Parts: sequence; structure tokens; C-alpha cells
Amino acid sequence: MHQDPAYVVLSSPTKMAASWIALEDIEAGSGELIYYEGSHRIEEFLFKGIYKHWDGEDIEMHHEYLKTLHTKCQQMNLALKKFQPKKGDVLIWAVDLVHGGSEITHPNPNVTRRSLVTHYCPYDVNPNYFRFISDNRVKVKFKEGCYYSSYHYKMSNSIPVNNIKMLFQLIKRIAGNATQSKKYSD
Ligand SMILES: O=C(O)CCC(=O)C(=O)O
Ligand SMILES: [Fe+2]
Repeated sequence: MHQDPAYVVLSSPTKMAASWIALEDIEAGSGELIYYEGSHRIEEFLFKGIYKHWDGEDIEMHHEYLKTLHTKCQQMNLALKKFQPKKGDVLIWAVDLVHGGSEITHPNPNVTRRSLVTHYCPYDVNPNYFRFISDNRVKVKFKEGCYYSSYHYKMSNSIPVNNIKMLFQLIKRIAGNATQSKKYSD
């Protein structure tokens, strides 16, 4: 389990919320999202005493970070919850919520749990990857005050997402791609 700022790096790390949108009914044992209720309030872990993100290198410190998340949540007696949504249900969490995928115990090893996971920040906050992936340095306008960017998918400023039907098509396209790509973090 993790907190998103360790891996989703922003110019202002605390200005973030996230959501898990179920694209199908999620079956028990399919590796559902789990989270410690109220864990967005645990004492902050700072890598090297400074950063909310992990540098991807110091394996020991990363291990220590993951371990302390459980310890802190257990010390505060926070309940470990499972999100078992129906298609279309959404879990929205505050930046520091401790969450992650659970073990797959379903008899069918090919069971899916298709979702759209999205991280949100204000327009004046930039994802860190803007600094080194120039192709993806794009904020596509959806409507007034709403923009989207993606680390994984090439975005074009010209995608004409201006109504709900088109947004739906975009989500379907992203979901289709997502099933073909590998899970990249836990
Ligand atoms: O779907 C999952 O298991 C977790 C995804 C997640 O935590 C994330 O993308 O931040
Ligand atoms: Fe996450």
C-alpha cells in the first residue's frame, strides 16, 4: 500500500486528490482497492527528511516508508477497508490516503478489475514529468477550468472533447489501452 505523492510527483505535492472509477462491477477477490480509513491524516513521511516523493533509487528507504505506513495506521487503529464498487461507482481520496491493490484470491486468475484511476491538481500545479517528457507536456482542455494530462498516453491539444459523449469515448479508449498495459505500481 502507498500514498500517491511518493510516485505521482507534482510541483506542489500536497495539492492533489485522486479517484478510482469502476469501469465494471468489481468482484470479490479480484484484487480490489484497499485503504486505511482516515489515513490521509497520519504523520507525514519525508524522504531524506525533505521530499514527499521517492527518488526511485533508495530501495531501503522505500521499504522503510512502506512499512511505516502500516505501523502508523495500526497505531491509530484505522480500519482497513475494501472498495467493492459497482460499475460507475467512484472512490475519491485526499492526497495522503494510504491505499493499494489487494491480493488476488479469485478462482479465475484472469478476473479483471477495470478502472480509471485519476489524479487531480489545480491548473497552476504541474506534474513533474513535464520537465523531462516533452511530448506529454500538454494540458488538454475539457471545459472551462477542467484540463487533463497523461504520463502514459500521448495527448493532443486538438482532441475535441467538448461534450459528455466524447468524454465517454475518451474514457473507453483509455480503458481499452489500459487493459493492454502493465500495472506499474502498487
Ligand atoms: O488500482 C490500484 O490498485 C491502485 C492504483 C493507484 O493507487 C494509483 O494509480 O495511484
Ligand atoms: Fe495510488
